[in-house]
Amino acid sequence: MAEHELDVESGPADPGPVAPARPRSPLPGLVACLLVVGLLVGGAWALLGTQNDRSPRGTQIARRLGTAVVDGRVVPHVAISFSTYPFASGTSGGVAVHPGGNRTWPTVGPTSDFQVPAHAVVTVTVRQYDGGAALDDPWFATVRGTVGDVATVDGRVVRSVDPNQVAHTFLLQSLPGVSSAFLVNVPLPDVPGNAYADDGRYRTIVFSFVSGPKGTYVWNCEFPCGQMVARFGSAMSTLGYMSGYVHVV
Ligand SMILES: [Cu+2]
Repeated sequence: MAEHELDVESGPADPGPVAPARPRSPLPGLVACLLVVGLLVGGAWALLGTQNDRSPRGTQIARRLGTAVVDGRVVPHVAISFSTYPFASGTSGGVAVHPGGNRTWPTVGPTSDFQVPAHAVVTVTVRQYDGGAALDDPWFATVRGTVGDVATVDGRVVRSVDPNQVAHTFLLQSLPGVSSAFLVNVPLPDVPGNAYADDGRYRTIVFSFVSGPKGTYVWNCEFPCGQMVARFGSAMSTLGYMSGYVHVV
């Protein structure tokens, strides 16, 4: 016999007499199945049910300034504004910048949630109170997608800023299916010498962009100002601190 030929004679040993199998009730399996399905549906409901695209601190409705002309068309001109703070525990004009928030996290205030009209010129004014450091990627130090691809920093027109002295950034893009090419990126330079302590000094950054079609847009900061996850956790990954929505209506 060849060495590797299967020996069909030798099978498993005779197990001997076995007790006849009792018919098993399908009930426990069914119950387990229903339990798993219930957990999945309940989990999905809980996850989706708690997903909220509105800030708990309210929505800032853009202020009407008048009209502007874009590509020969007269469109609405509106304004929104916000500030960036080193700590959510701070106050601005005697008002807490992020009531009930995590005190040690940087945050925007008074809200991260905005509503603007579609196809309008939106002028954004930011008061930036925070210190800063180097961006992970200098790509975010260039102003992109604004009117003229510029912003002003303390009144000075800039196309980019020093990527090693950035406190936060404002990166705005659309959710899928709204306006795929839409992107606005504006770096917010740091307050020099401010080691993440709000000493009242600030930079003023102003820029304008043309809003896209109706839909939900998201913005987030691309300076790693959080903790964990390469400093992209905490404030960076919690709605209302370093991210929010722009509702275009
Ligand atoms: Cu940030």
